[in-house]
Amino acid sequence: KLKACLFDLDGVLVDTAQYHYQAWKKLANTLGFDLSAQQNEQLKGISRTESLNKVLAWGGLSLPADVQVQLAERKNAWYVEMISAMTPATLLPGAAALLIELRREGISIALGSASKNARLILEKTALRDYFDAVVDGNMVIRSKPDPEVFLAGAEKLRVSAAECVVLEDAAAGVEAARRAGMKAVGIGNPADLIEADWVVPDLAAVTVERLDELFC
Ligand code: B16
Ligand code: MG
Repeated sequence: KLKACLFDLDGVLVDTAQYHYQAWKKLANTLGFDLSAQQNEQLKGISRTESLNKVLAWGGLSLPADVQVQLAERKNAWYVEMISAMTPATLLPGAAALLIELRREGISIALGSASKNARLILEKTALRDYFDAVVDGNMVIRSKPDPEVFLAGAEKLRVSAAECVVLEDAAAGVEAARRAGMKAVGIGNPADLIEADWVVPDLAAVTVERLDELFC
């Protein structure tokens, strides 16, 4: 039976996936190459450092560690500038309505994000109060597709993995949910999220009743 929902942040509740993409693209451009939307898909859900490693490999670059740190910082500064302009009006379709319905139905809510900027985003969008627990990129060692972030969320909520649904836009996140022993709802394109139990275009298609049916 459904007891808890664990939400990914970027690309599920807020459209920050496009800001990550813009910032990585800008960094790649300054290094003399470009990124495709298909490549960006592979950056979703994974950590900043892992993202940089992929971007540099695509550009055929191998750079010293101190330069890599500077590049990651530069990308993050551009990204933070973009998210700093966010407001409660910049939630993705259906996000607020679903959080309100979950609270009304007594379903616990946790955040399971790979981002180290999750708290800033929750603050800017006034989402913090919906969450019974927050697990973000500052609190886990292994990033998605490792299940750590979602298992830590379930533990904080004191529910078992079998009672949880994860809402995720990234293939790495859907895999993390499956490895945690949780149901996974994919947000986006079914072709990118083949491991999900159910794929929807956005949260507007999700209700507590539909989530409950995943447990039948
Ligand atoms: P930061 P999520 C993830 O957030 C993003 O999907 C991923 O593209 C990003 O690299 C990662 O956060 C780290 O973000 O640079 O802000 O620490 O989707 O797990 O909420
Ligand atoms: Mg995401």
